[in-house]
Formats: sequence, structure tokens, C-alpha cells
Amino acid sequence: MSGSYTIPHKTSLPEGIRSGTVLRIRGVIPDKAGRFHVNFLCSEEEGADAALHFNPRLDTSEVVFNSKQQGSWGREERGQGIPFQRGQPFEVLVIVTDEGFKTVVGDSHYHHFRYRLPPASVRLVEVGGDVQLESVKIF
Ligand code: 9QG
Repeated sequence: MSGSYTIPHKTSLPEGIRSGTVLRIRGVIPDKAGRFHVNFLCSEEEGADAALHFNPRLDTSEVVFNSKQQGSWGREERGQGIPFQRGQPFEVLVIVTDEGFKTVVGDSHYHHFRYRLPPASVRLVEVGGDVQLESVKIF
């Protein structure tokens, strides 16, 4: 596998994130992939709160968005359709806006997940699951 990042991949954000921050993730979905996730976590601790859990599910053809607080998942949101395919490369942008996380997949806007936890509390981005990760970049 040519993925240049081991999984799970963690990117610390000591300054946190703010409106205008953009996270770009590039990778390839393995041929037999089940699901992968991108988590915006509020600490580096195990079981940390998640301001955003972005979870493409190739096994059930859906993309789930959620938050996690004190170990409990919140209400799931689902994007329209699944703009990911097994065996195919992908690019995701997660754009931090004043109201929430805007996700762009490829060249198309995908879903806006309104904040449930303050974005300023985010300290770590973690990518895990069935993904060949090529790059994670913060702008
Ligand atoms: O299934 O759904 C999102 O609402 C749970 C999954 C969980 C999340 C959650 O088991 O999987 O996707 O941290 C986890 O366990 C993730 C990987 C109702």
C-alpha cells in the first residue's frame, strides 16, 4: 500500500481551530473497505469528546455525522448519498465556519454539521478505520 500515513493518524492542534480553518484529507478507499472516520476530538485522551465524527460507511452506503459527549453518541445526521467508492481516491475538505463544519467531497459541497460542542475545544484530528491515507493538511 502506498499510503504514506499509518492508521490511526493523529494531528495535534495545540492552537485549536477557528472559523476559516480548513482540513484537507486525501486518500484511497481500499477495495474491501468497511468504514473509516475522521474525528475532531477535544483532547488526546482515550474516550475524548468529539466535536465531529465524520464516518463514511462503504458497507452500508451512507455517511454518518455525529458528536460524542462524556462517552455517549449524540443524534446521527446523514449526508445525501455516499460520494465515496471502494478502490477510488478521494479528497475531503472540512471547513470550519461560524455555524458548523462544512464538508466538501471532491468538488461538491456535501453536508453542514452544526456545532454541538465549541470548535475552540478541538485539540486533535484523528483518522482511523479502513482507509489508505495519503495526506492530512491544515490550512
Ligand atoms: O453505531 O455509531 C456514530 O453515531 C455507532 C458506531 C460508532 C460510531 C457511531 O459503532 O463507531 O460510528 O467509535 C466508534 O465506535 C465508531 C467507530 C451506532
